[in-house]
Amino acid sequence: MAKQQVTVPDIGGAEDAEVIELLVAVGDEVEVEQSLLVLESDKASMEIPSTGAGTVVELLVKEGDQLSEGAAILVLEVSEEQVATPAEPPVEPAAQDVAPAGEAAAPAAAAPPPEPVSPAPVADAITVVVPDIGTDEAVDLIEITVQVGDVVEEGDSLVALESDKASMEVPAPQAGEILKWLVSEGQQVKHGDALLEMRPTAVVATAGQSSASVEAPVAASAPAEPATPQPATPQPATPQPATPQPAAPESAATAQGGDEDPAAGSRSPASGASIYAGPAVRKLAREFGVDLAQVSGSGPRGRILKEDLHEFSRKALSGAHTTAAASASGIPAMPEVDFGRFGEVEVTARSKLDKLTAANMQRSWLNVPHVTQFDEADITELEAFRASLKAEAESRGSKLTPMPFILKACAVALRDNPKFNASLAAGGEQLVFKKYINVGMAVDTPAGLVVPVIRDVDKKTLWELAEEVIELAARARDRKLQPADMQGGCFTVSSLGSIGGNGFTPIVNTPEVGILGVSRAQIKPVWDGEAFQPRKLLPLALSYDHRVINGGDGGRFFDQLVGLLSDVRRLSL
Ligand code: CAO
Repeated sequence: MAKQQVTVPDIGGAEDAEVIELLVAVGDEVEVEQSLLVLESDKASMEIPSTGAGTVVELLVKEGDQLSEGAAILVLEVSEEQVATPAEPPVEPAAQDVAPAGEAAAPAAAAPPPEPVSPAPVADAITVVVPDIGTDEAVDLIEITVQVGDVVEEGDSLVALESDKASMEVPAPQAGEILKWLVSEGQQVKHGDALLEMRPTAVVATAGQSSASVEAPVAASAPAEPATPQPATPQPATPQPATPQPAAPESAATAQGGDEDPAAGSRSPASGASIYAGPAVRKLAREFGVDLAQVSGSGPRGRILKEDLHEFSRKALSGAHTTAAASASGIPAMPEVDFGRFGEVEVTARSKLDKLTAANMQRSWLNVPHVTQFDEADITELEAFRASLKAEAESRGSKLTPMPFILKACAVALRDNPKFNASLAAGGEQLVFKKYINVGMAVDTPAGLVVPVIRDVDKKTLWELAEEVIELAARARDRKLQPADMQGGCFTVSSLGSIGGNGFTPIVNTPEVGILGVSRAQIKPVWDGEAFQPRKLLPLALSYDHRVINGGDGGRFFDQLVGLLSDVRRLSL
């Protein structure tokens, strides 16, 4: 095994390009030409491919670093076999080797000379053709970014092209007016194809050429190494050619574009996701603090446009009050996810009740330091007593479920543990002890969760409570509850016993300070000191506001409650 350092190849003279995404980590196996990281200069973002195959043993850069040509990226451990046939040195791109004489003065010069410009009759128009884009195959013309009649500056983007490896802009070779398009969006084009005619605003005084085919000569005469991103901005002397922003050779997805228009796209696989956006959009996204992975692109092939970013930010700012509340309390806002990107979805409006419940839950969850304790009540005797009352219940036209017993037991425990029957007031300065015992009962309805309140539970008989449970549950499901029916609670019982589950952590129904969660009773073997006995155990969870109730308070309340349910005779004491 040998070590090989991979460095930044010629990136078109760009200095201090920022590492915006690292695509590999230590331990990863990489192939030749596999993208290692994404660099972004002020003009382009480009993926830097590996010049070797092997295991990444050391990463020498991190996101945010600024790199120029020759900077070390990482160290690969490569097999002897691979060393025997090493990849071309990464920092000696072919383009440099063939840089034409006379270009030394041009700092960005890194490319071979342009292909000869077609001789053309003297005229004031020029034809801009597709430059060398690193492949002889046709690529898609995905966007035309200027219209006939537009006056462009040199370097303004004219079209966006996309191969299956890279997307790139073709910039205007010089300033001028667009006269005629010779292609249309969606068409396939290849090196040398005529794109448009334009009339330069300043005629370049060279070689009798005022009407010519002008192209950008990226790597035209010296094919780039497979693992070397193509150089950018060659500056041939005459005529000023379209300085096409670099085409990627085979595997190197390299794109460059103007700052003003996000027409240059680049695919940057990060964490398996493909973000398709140009440098200007990426820059803007960083300024906004927006994760581009969350933004849906409306441009061709889903490319993210500046407009998409603005729309995303607008939505985020005017988002749901829950998000705003979260932001106001310093909690990072939840990103909005476009689930449609992963498959078919259906979007429906939430009911008012659902939204209200959501807001209440979140308010309670964020404001109340919750503690939840768990226990089981042995309700074997309670169930036997309940069964013995079944006929009587029927004759009364009623039904006796465990709920009235639970309510009654809560009332006794609330009476004996008054802090559970209190609420915080005056910003936490005072406690309000209530001399009444009203217990809310969570009811699951098709429209959402509602909590009607049963008043004076301590003063009502089991039969009265049974009737009220039935009546309130029916009114809740028929949406016949009045606001007053849901006010004035001191404590809440949430029973999922008829639905199922071993336990859950209920959220305190503020401004109350306690809530009991009831799960499904089950017969379980219980050791009585001599043998296991089949007993019916009711799983209970008690959540409380730890600003008001401490563990001792909670334990005492819960212990009494469990005792009362385990021996219902004590309910009458
Ligand atoms: N264990 C086992 N069985 C139970 C039980 C328990 N803990 N609680 C009730 N049951 C049984 C009842 O005995 C009844 O059986 P029978 O018909 O054989 O007697 C059956 O389950 C149905 O009871 P019920 O649900 O009609 O009546 P209830 O008095 O137990 O509950 C009500 C009434 C309104 C609380 C309940 O219908 C309900 O809506 N529960 C959901 C509450 C909820 O959504 N909480 C979550 C809030 S937080 O998201």
